[in-house]
Amino acid sequence: CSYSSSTVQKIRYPDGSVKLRNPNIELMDQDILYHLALGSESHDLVEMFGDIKFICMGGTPKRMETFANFIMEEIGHKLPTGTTLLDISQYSYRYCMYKVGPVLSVSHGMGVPSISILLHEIIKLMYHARVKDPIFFRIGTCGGIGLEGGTVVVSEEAVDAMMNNYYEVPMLGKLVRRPAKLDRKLVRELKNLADPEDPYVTTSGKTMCTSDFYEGQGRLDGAFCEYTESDKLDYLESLRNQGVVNIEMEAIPFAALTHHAGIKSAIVCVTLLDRQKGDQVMAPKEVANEWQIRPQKLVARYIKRYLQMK
Ligand code: R2B
Ligand code: URA
Repeated sequence: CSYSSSTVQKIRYPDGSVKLRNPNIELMDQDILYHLALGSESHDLVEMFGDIKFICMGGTPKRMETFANFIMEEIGHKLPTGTTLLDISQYSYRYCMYKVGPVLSVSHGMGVPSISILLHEIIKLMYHARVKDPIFFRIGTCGGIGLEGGTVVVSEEAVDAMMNNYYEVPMLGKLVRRPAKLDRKLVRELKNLADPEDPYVTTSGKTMCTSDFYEGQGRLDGAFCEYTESDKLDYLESLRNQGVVNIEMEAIPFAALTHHAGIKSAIVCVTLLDRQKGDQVMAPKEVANEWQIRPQKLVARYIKRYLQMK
């Protein structure tokens, strides 16, 4: 479950804006968000980002640029004539970032370290910009377990490759654990936005986050492999029996760091294949591109609903 409202109060200011659980930041003359190519003194972050409500992140810069253009259409946001969207973080040469009205579309790269660095800087950005009650979404891809390619999965829980539901980070030579919790209400709301007319399945379950795509996900087609196909299939079946429906590489830090900051978050991924049927991602580009729009559509429905209710 998510934080009780009293805990959230302690993590947020009374007006809902993000409080940092780090006393050092407010004592600093300036805070450089190095990997975003932004800074608290070099940029007016309140002016630039103060009206943000939704932060949508996904692995690749191209997908997040597509999402920015898609959400612009969906919410009817107009740019000044003759202008196009600008990648705010282009000079970081690390992540991309587009702002479309109340929506920020950001890439997070692949894997735990990459999304963890991004989350530190995005959460600080929320604080500097005095953003109130932001909602974070990860819009991603994954391997399905017993789910055919193109299935949309809303994560109910995140587990690591050892089935732990926390993010364990070595700090000063000691392991620190942070619970990886997602917002249950948001999961229900997202699932309810699946349209029975959608020509694909939208489901939910546990998401396993690994730190490798090949051996870490039980693949047989990496540069190395020291187990048999039957070991792999037994393993995937045991994951399935424990409620794991998909495997990806960012769910644990995403769930844990948003939860630690008192920020509501959800993960919506599309499966690129059924891992019980194979390892290689073989869907043709056009098919994979259409599949990748599916989580975007669900999140766009949520955002539109929210903006209409305001
Ligand atoms: C899904 O796809 C990527 C690996 O191909 C990784 O970022 C993930 O979570
Ligand atoms: N992303 C993953 O991490 N695993 C897959 O199998 C597909 C996409």
